Amino acid sequence: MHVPVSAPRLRRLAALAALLLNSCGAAAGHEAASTPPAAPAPAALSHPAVVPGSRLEVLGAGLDLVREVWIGDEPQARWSVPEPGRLVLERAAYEAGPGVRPLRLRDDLGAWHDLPLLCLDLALDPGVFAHGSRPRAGVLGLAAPPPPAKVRAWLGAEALPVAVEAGPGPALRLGLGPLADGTPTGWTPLALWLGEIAVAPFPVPVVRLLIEEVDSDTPGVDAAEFVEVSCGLTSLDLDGYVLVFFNGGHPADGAYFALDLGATTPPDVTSPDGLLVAGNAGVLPPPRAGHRWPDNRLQNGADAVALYQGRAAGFPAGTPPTRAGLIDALVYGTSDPPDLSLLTALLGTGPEAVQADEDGAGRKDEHALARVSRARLDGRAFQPLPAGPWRAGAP
Ligand SMILES: [Ca+2]
Ligand SMILES: [Ca+2]
Ligand SMILES: [Ca+2]
Repeated sequence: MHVPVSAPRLRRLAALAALLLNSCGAAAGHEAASTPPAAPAPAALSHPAVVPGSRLEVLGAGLDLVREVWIGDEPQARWSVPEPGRLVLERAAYEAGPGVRPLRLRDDLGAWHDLPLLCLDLALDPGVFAHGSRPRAGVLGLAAPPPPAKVRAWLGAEALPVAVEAGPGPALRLGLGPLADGTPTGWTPLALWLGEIAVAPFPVPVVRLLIEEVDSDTPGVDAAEFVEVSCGLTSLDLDGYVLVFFNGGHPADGAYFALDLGATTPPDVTSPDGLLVAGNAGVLPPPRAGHRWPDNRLQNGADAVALYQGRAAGFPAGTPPTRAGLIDALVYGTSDPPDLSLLTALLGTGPEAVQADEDGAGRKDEHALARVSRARLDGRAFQPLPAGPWRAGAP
């Protein structure tokens, strides 16, 4: 029996046929380039591979007919068709492990149109990219590791230094960075090229992570000591960064305490002002669970507080100060002579190697050392000012 086909129906069929034909070239045609990967029209997918969080585009005709988007058997919530020829999956979301799974488009008639998609797993450590940090990326799901010379990374529009570290089997481990101090801050797309495979970009938080304020000496037995760090972005888990206290009175200026800025239960995250405070339970408002230390622990100088990329387990008592992994540091005292060995170890020998004095205005009980500039690894950035835990200081 002949079934008449309406004109809109024909248009729909033609459009979806074109979409599927276009998809055949999805993974081909990518060339190593010196600029961030762009949508390779007329391929159907902007990128052949994704990680959770990736932003992927589908190009082709008939996309305004799509009603549902799935990855494998997992429905996607964050997608739109801003114009008829372009579908944007804002944030690929999947719980299933790595593998080739279809990106599935269901049209208004209930038909499914599948596009092959390489779904990778990615582990970033730390997940927050701070100026001066060297994050590591673990990639799972590749059929074979790409040649090291063909692995590239872009953070926004800037090429990011990348080093391939040998990984077991097809797992790939990358060392990224260091992140230059001039790298623009904010949520920024990170794009990876793994050999011929372009991974759709995904957002990472880029921050200037700083020691913002330190109060070592408080009235009576010190019960309101704190260290405030700032990063400028809210709701971030700073897992992978650690505060380390160094004892200027130790023969090797060794560490006497270390506190992970992440790894708390429940997770502690940065405040709406992008701050995180650790300290005694008596600080107001008090530091959250996991970010407290016993009263009178933070020594009053000449000593140092340092912020490292790493974890507390890497800084057992007696560990000498080092610049490796160092993000920021404050060498301080309360009317103490400068500790030159601590200054040299943490801040070098230039004009920034200054020991800040919490008692510089003669009010060490009321004053904390607070930032008056955004300079990193610079003792001149601190002045004694009225203590203000959880309050943003200098812009
Ligand atoms: Ca103290
Ligand atoms: Ca004080
Ligand atoms: Ca403050």
